[in-house]
Amino acid sequence: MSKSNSTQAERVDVLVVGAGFGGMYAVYKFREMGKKVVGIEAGSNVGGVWYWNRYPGARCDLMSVDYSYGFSPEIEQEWTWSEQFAAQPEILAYANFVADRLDLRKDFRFDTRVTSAIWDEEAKLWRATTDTGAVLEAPYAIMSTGPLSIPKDPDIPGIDRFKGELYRAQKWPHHDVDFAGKRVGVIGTGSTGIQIIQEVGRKAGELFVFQRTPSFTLPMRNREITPDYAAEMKKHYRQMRAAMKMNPTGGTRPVTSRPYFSLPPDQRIEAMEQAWINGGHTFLGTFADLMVNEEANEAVADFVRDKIGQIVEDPVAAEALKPRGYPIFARRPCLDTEYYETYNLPNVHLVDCKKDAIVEITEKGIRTESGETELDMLIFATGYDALTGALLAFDVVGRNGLRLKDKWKDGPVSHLGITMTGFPNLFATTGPNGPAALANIITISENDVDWIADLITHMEAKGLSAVEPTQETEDAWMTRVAELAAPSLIRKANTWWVGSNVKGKPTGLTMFVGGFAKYREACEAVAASGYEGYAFD
Ligand code: N01
Repeated sequence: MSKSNSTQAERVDVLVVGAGFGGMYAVYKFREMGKKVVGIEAGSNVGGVWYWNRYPGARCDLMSVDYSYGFSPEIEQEWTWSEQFAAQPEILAYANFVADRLDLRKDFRFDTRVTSAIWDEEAKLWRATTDTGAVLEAPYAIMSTGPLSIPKDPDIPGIDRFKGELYRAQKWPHHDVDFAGKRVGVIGTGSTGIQIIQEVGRKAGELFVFQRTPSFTLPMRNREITPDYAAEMKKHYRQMRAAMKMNPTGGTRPVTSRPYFSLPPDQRIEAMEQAWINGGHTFLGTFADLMVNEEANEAVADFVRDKIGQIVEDPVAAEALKPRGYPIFARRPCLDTEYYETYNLPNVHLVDCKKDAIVEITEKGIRTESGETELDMLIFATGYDALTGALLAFDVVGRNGLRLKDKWKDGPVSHLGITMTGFPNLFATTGPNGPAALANIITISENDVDWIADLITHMEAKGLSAVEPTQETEDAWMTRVAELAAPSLIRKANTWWVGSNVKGKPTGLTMFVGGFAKYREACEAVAASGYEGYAFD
């Protein structure tokens, strides 16, 4: 293969794409190993999804002490979270704190997008080009591009026609947006839309929510972290991190082995009432079989639908807000703060697009089948081309000219979500065949980066220059992923988890649903075997 670019190219040891929590840790880890590492990031600073998603009400629905790095006991002691579920500004401040503390920014090129990454078989390295014209060469490339980083506009005619203010949740401006006295429309009622609606409904002159599919959402019951509580947590971080590694969620939320029908009816209700009061995702840990037993799932869904009916005063709105036709938790469960109560405000109007579908966006607002709603502002909270979108957003070409988009034409395949047959020395963190969106993404990122670092150390000790999983290894992993997915009710809803939110995208549950602990064990077993099932040059 030609090396004509070599004269202009910058040679490094490790190339990292993305400055979210995965990419930040990768840059730190490889630098600590003595590598020359360069990170490329499209945004102007660190933080990944938390850099872009500055929409009103943005907040993480994992507990802040869980959703934080475990690799540095010093940082754990120096940083203090103020709320149990941190808001976006605090999470972004944390990312910046870590970047300052570890001096990470000097190894990142910001405002830069990778446009292609091509394997050079002769030189045994990846050659990446960027939209700034730079060419970087590295024997190892780490894709920390994130499962939720390619925003998706709604497929509605007329988006460019709207003359009012148009906002996208995932590309929110850096300045304040004033909603006072404005007529605001929101399209999208997933986790993002719910957070926006409960916030903007209390600020806007009028808010019109265009809902196609209602989501189940549970009370977050956020609270401040008191100095005493913070001090206590700081004493126990090491035990907590150890426990997180053993937990299917990659966090500290308790899990249970108790099936729904193992309790008498009154105790089932009592358990759900308690979970409702406790808030957060505790509901998910109440019964073990909610994602595989349809009858149990329907009973829990009924409990939540009853709660919606009790909160929302207008019976028509209450009925429209009750999700039906798909299992609870088969779409990512949302956590809210008085979301349903928002619909009791006189200025908040629910447009049920199941009965009154959106026809087009006009210069003045949104036209549904029943007529036009005039708006000053329109907000899209319409999700992402998730899991694979960012990895397929640029040309990735492996051995013998194999393109990732061709390899993945029927859906993503890999080993552990990290390595891909035909793509030597290319690694993904939180890739689409790992637990990706189903467990704590920071815990997964740290696991994946550590695993990749150990593999590279192994190769260097043995004088090896290229590695990839054999086809059998990749196939065996994908069989395991499919077998675990087969009984899962997740397959029964149309969501980004299964790819059905993007027209033309291959659909299917390709994430590892066995939980973080089992995923980590699988990763560790490969390393402990001396990387059995891997081919080296
Ligand atoms: O995206 P989504 P999201 N007309 O895909 C609607 C994480 N997250 O950004 O279902 C009308 O869930 C679409 O309707 P439908 C979290 O993992 C976490 O909200 O296609 N509506 C749906 O309601 C989450 O799961 C946090 O019928 C249209 C919505 O847009 C993930 O990000 C906070 C439409 C998209 O929902 C993604 O959540 C925020 C159309 N043409 C996000 N097209 C926390 O940690 C789309 N929709 C709390």
